[in-house]
Amino acid sequence: MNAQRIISAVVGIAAGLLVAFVFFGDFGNEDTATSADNKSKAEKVFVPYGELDDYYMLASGGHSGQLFVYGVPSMRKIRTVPVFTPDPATGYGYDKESKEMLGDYTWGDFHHPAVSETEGDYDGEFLFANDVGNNRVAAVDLGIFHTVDIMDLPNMGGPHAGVFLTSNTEYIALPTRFARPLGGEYASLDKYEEEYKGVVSMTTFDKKKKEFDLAFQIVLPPWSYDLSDAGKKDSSDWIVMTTYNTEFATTNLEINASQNDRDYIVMINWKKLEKAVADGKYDDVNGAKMVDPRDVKGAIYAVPVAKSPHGVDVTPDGTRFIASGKLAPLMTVFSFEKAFDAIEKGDFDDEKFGIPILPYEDVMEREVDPPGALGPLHTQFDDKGHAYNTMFISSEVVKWKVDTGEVIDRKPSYYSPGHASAAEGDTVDPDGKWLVALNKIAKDNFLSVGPSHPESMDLYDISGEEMEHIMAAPVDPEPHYAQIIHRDKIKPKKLYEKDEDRPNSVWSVDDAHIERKGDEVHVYGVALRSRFVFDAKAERPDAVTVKQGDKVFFHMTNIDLDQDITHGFGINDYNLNFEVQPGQTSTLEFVADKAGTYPIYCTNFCSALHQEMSGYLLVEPK
Ligand code: K7E
Ligand code: CUA
Repeated sequence: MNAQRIISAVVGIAAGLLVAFVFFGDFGNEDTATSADNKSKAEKVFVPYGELDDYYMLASGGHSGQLFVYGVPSMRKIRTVPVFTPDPATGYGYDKESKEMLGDYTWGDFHHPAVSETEGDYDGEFLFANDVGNNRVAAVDLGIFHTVDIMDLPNMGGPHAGVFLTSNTEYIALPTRFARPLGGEYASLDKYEEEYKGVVSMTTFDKKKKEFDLAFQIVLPPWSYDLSDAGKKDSSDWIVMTTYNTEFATTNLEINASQNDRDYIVMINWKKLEKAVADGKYDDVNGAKMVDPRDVKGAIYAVPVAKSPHGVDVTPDGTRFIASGKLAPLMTVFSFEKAFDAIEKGDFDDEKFGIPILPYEDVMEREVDPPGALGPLHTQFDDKGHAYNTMFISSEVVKWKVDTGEVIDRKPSYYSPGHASAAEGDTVDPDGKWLVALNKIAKDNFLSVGPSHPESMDLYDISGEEMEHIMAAPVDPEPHYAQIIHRDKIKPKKLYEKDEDRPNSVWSVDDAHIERKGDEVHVYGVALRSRFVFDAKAERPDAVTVKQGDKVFFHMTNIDLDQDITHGFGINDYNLNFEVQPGQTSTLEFVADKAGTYPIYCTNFCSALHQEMSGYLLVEPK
C-alpha cells in the first residue's frame, strides 16, 4: 500500500466512525425499546437488597494505574483497589510498605488484568497487572484486595502485550510494545534494526511469600508486540503474540508502520526456553537471564497475518488462536495443530531475522469477514463454541461460530469498544452468561461532565442465541481489559488475623509504648473505637511529643477485630494519611521537619464517637 492509499484508509476510518455515531446514535432510546422490554432488562440486572451480584468484574484502570472492582450483572462499582498509584482513600502509597513498593512513581498505565489460574481455570487467589508506563508488574491478593508486590522489569519498553498467564500460573508473561536498546541505553534511531530489541519478561510468583521473581527474558527483533495469549491444554507450552511495525518505522508510525500487507504472529515455546535457561544458555543483561530463542531449536516461529493485528486470543479448548485485524476488517482463525504439522514437516517459507516463517495458507484455517464490520480488536468466548469480537470502527459486537466462521448475531455498542470481557471468558470453561464491552467513547450516554466524557461499558446477556444489550454504565478512564470471575471463586478475608509475632504489632492498650533511639522515635500504638493509644503510661496516652528533625515511626495496629471497622490516621498540615484495617499493622514513617502543634485524627468514619478519635503530634522547635 502506498502512502496515499494509507491516508485515504485513515480518512475512511474516521468517516466510518462518524457514520457509526450517526447510524447507531438512536439505538437504545425510547423510540426503539418498548417499556416492557425495558422492564425485562431492568429485572435482569436488579440485585434485590440483601442479595449479591453473581460475578466480580476486575477491570484495569488504565492510566489511573488502579484496579476497578464492579459487580455483574448490576454493573455497580464496588471498589477502587490502588495498584500503581498512591491513593489517600486507603493510605496506599503513604504507609511505609506500600510507599516502598511504589518507589518514586506516582502513576502507572495498567492495561490487562489476569487472575491466577490452575489448570487453565481462574483460581481466584491473585490478580496480576502490567504497567505499560513504568515497566512494572504487580500482584493483588484477592483475599484482601490489596497490592502485595510490585517488581520493576529491566530491559523493557512498555510491557503492553501482557500480562498473560500460562495454564498453571507457571509464568506471568509481559512482552514489550516499544523496541528499545537493552537497558534503555542511548542509541541513535538510525541504528534501530541493529541495536533496538523487543523483550518478553517471564516472571514467576511465589504464592506463599507473595513475591515476584524475574525467571528470564526473551530477546526478539525490534517489532512492536501488541497483545499475546498463552496456549491451553495441548497448546499450553506455547505463547502467541501479535506484532505491528515489522516495517521498522522510527517516525510517523500511523503511516509508516502500516506499509506491509502482512505482519506476524510470533509463536514461542516457553518450555523449550525454560530448559535452555536451566542449561545455562543465556546472557546476563542488566540482571536478567536473557535467552535468544533463535539459538534454541524449535523455540520460535512466525506466521504471517493481515496487517497490524491487535488482539490474539486462544480458544477455550486450546486448538486455535484468533487474530483480530484492526486495519484489516477480518478475524483470522489459525490452527495450532496445523502449525505443529508445518513445524514438523520443516515447511518454512522464509526467514525473517532468523525466525522461520510458517506459510500462511498452511496454518490459517479461515478468515471471518462479516460484511461492513470494521476494526476488529479482541475476541472472547462462551461455552457453546462461539466467539465474540469487538469492532471498534463499526461500533458493534459480532457473535460467530469458531468451527465454521458463520456469523450468528451482531449488536451495536455505545460506542467504539476496545476489549470485551465474558464471564470466565479466558478460562478453559467460559460460562456463556454475560459479556461487557469496554468502550472508548460514551458520547451522550450519561449526564455531561464537560468536554471529556466518561468511558462507557455495555452489558450484554449472551445466554441466548441472540445477544441482548441490557445497559450501559459509566467508568473512569480507562478500562482496557477486565476479567469476570464467579463470586464463589473469590474468598475474601473478614479480618487480618491476630498474630502476636507480627513485627511492630501491639495487641492491647496496656502494651502501647514509645521507644526513642537517637533521633528516631518509634510509636508502637493501637487504634480502637474510639481512640488512639500511643503510650499507655503517659499522662496523655494519645499525644506524642518529638523534636524537630526527629524521624518518626507510627507503628499502628487496629485491635478492633470486627469486620469493616477500619481506622484512618491523618496528621494536620503534614500531608500524611494512612489506614489500618481490622487486625492490620501498618507503619507511617516521616521526618518531623516542621515544628508546631498538629492534630492527629481518624479519617475513616468508625463509630458514633469517630469525631472524638483524635490526638496530638507536638514537635518541639530545635
Ligand atoms: Cu486497550 Cu488491550 Cu491496551 Cu486493545 S488494549 S483496546
Ligand atoms: Cu476510627 Cu474513625
